[in-house]
Formats: sequence, structure tokens, C-alpha cells
Amino acid sequence: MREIITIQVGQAGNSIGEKFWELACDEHGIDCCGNFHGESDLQLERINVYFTEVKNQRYVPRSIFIDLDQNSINKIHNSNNKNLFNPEFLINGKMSASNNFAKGYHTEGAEILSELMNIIRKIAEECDLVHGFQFLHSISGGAGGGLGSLLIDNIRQEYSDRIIKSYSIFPALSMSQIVVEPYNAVLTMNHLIENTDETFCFDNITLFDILNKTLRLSSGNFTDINQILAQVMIGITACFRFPGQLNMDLRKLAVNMIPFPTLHFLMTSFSPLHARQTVRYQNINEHMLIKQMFNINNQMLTFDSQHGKYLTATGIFRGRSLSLKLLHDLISKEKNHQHFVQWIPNNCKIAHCDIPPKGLLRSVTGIANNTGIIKQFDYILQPFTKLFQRRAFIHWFIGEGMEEIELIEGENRIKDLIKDYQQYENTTIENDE
Ligand SMILES: Nc1nc2c(ncn2[C@@H]2O[C@H](COP(=O)(O)OP(=O)(O)OP(=O)(O)O)[C@@H](O)[C@H]2O)c(=O)[nH]1
Ligand SMILES: [Mg+2]
Repeated sequence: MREIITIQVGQAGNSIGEKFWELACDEHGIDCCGNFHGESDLQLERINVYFTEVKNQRYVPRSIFIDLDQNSINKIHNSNNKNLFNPEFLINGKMSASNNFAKGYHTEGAEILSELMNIIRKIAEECDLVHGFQFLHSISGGAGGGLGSLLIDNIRQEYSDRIIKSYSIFPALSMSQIVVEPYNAVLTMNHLIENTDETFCFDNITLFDILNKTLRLSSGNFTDINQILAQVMIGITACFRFPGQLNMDLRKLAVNMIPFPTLHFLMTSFSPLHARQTVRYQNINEHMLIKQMFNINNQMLTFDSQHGKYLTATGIFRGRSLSLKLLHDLISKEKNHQHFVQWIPNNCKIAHCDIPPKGLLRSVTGIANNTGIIKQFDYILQPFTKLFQRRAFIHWFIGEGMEEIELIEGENRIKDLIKDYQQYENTTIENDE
């Protein structure tokens, strides 16, 4: 079996993780104590990818929840799923990272690093063959960004041939209470560029927009946002968790989606996304799923849709009565569209899992490597530069053992990444001739 280890860090990471496991347990027929009550063997066939069987038909998520303060960990200890998770793998430090990347990376986080790595080693040793690690975190938190980066760096060093993917939340700076978020985000990006294989990017502004405009939940909050995020993660992982005709794993996904090592920042989309009151009036067929997979209103991240070009895309379809032939035909038409680069032949793929998500007959989760993602990088880089030109607030970081050069390095790395994406956005077949 090829197992995946899930690591949640910081408040956002832990809250999203809680939701992810809730949905994953539901799909695999696991109750809040880890016991199997499913109806089908398919629910168990690949359950070991995400869960460890501890005794006959009792399963424990292969998951670690980490924070520097106690709040988000206490929430899990007190939740309905408190008996689901191994309490040894719910870990908090002594002191909050106080929104400071440097505390998460250099001081408070570094203090618990060896304890964390021991736990990760222990979990990895219990696996048959670790396939990869998935991280959940916000890039702008002190814990999620700082300690998350420290763990990613160390896991990359120790498990260099395993896949590391992250689900990374970009901040809504216009709604933020934290002035140093641009610093944290740029510093975290530096490590994600260097040490992850696949980073699925989400931004809170877009997710709030989906709540308000598409789902018409005017008083939506993080709980609702995390539900959408978890649903997308469930869609991305469906083909790893269930057997299917057109299947994939973390490595195959990376091989098909990432044309150059640093250009591994992926956007996602989901369909159907409808207000509860309208969902039963929709005919969710192959045409609609493909259309919405590329529709701007179904994207989980704001990107430059005017100039951005798709380098690669994959649709993960779920549901029993889908025509794969029709999906192939429709997706082939899409890839001739001007928004796809033409110098990567066959850059649009489909994967399929028979089992639909709970409560739906069919769905698609889109994954795209689109050069328009640089809009998000710009969004954090601009306020970063404004603050950093005047060296504002950097004493908080320097005071925790960080050197100014790390900020300069982070800034340069993002600038280079933007340039790389731009270069491939403008490359045409004619350029090669
Ligand atoms: N989507 C989502 N975003 C969140 C959630 N909680 C916080 N955020 C966002 O994440 C960013 C802050 O990261 P947190 O995860 O709260 O911070 P942390 O990693 O715990 O680290 P500290 O800042 O030191 O507490 C802000 O932009 C928040 O708006 C959540 O449950 N879901
Ligand atoms: Mg926190």
C-alpha cells in the first residue's frame, strides 16, 4: 500500500483538516470512533492510503495536528471527533507564534521540531511504503507559515524521494487584522517554491465571494469556507482513495501537471457549486461539468484570466453514469482554446472515480497550472515591498533570530517565479521555430 501522511499546521490548517477528515470518514463509512459501518467493499479497498487499520475494521486517520498555541488543538480535543484521532498526534507548543513567521521557523517552532520529526518518523515506519506527505496551512500565519515551512524543509531533507504537496491558503489582506501577513506569506512562499512538489493554492477573498455570490450565504464564515475547501480536497484525493478506471496518484498528478520544477503552483475549481435552493433544478451533465471546470466563478483562487494561459489541466470526475468518451471529446475541444498553450501537446487530462461525493450524483474537481496565478503572487509581493522598503516591522523578525537576507531572498524568489510564469505565458510554437 502506498500511504499518505497528512500534516495540519496552525489554526487554518487544523480547522480545514478537521473538515477534511469529517468528509473523508463519511465517504469511507467511518464513524466518529473510527469504526467501519460502510455498505461497500469499495470504501475499504484503498482506505489504507489515508487511514491506519488499528484493529479489525477500526481505522485511525494518518494525521498530525500541530499548533504553537493550544487553541486549535483544544478545539479538536473537545470536538465530536475527539475519539477519532490518535491523541499522541495532536501537538501544541508552549507559546503562540503571535503571527510571526520567525517565531514559527526559528524559535518557538524550532523548539518542538525534533519532537515533531520523531512522531513523523514513527508514523512513516508504521507504513508499508510512504507515498507522500500532504500539508494544510495558511501561508500568512506564524505557525502555519513559519513552522509549516520548517517541517516542509526537514521532511524534504529526510524523505527526499517522496512527494510533498501542500494545500496553502493565501490571505485576504483587505480584511486582515494582521499587518505583517505579507512578510509571512512571502517568506513561506520561498520555502514552498524550494521544497514542495505540488502546492494547491486557495485564497480567502475568492472563497468568501463563492459563499456570498454563488452559494448565497451572506453571513458565511470560516466554517463554511473550510467546508468548500474540504470538498475540493476530497475531490482531488478521490482517485487516490477509491479504485477507478482512469486513476492517478500524487506522482502521476505531478508528472502530468508540472512542466518545470518551480512552476508547481496549482489552482482548483469545483462543480456543481449552487445555492441549496437551486441545486435540484440543475442538470449536471458532462457539458456542464466541463464548462464549469473552466468557469471563472467556479475557481477557488483569483487569477489573471485575461492574460493567463493554461499550461496543463486535469479534471477529476466523479459519478457512475458519466460518458468518458464524451468527456474526452469535450476536453479536447477546450485545449484548442486560445487560453491553452499549444506547445504542450495533450496538456488536458481526465481522471475518473465511479463513486460520487456524498449528496451529489456527479461532480468535477478541476486542477490547473495557469500562468495567471501570478496575480496572487503580485498581491502579496506589492504590500511586502511597501513595508520592506522602509524596513517596517522587521525588528519583530530579527528579534527572533531571522536575518534580513531571508526577506530579500523571499522577495527575489517570488519575483523570479513571476518572471518564469510570464516567460511561458508568452512562449508560442512560433518562438521555437
Ligand atoms: N480558510 C481559512 N482561513 C483561515 C482560518 N483561520 C484563519 N485563517 C486565515 O489564515 C491567516 C492566519 O493564519 P492562522 O492559521 O490563523 O495562523 P497560525 O498558523 O495559527 O499562526 P499564528 O498567526 O501565529 O496564530 C489569516 O489570513 C486568516 O484569515 C480558517 O479556519 N480557514
Ligand atoms: Mg494561531
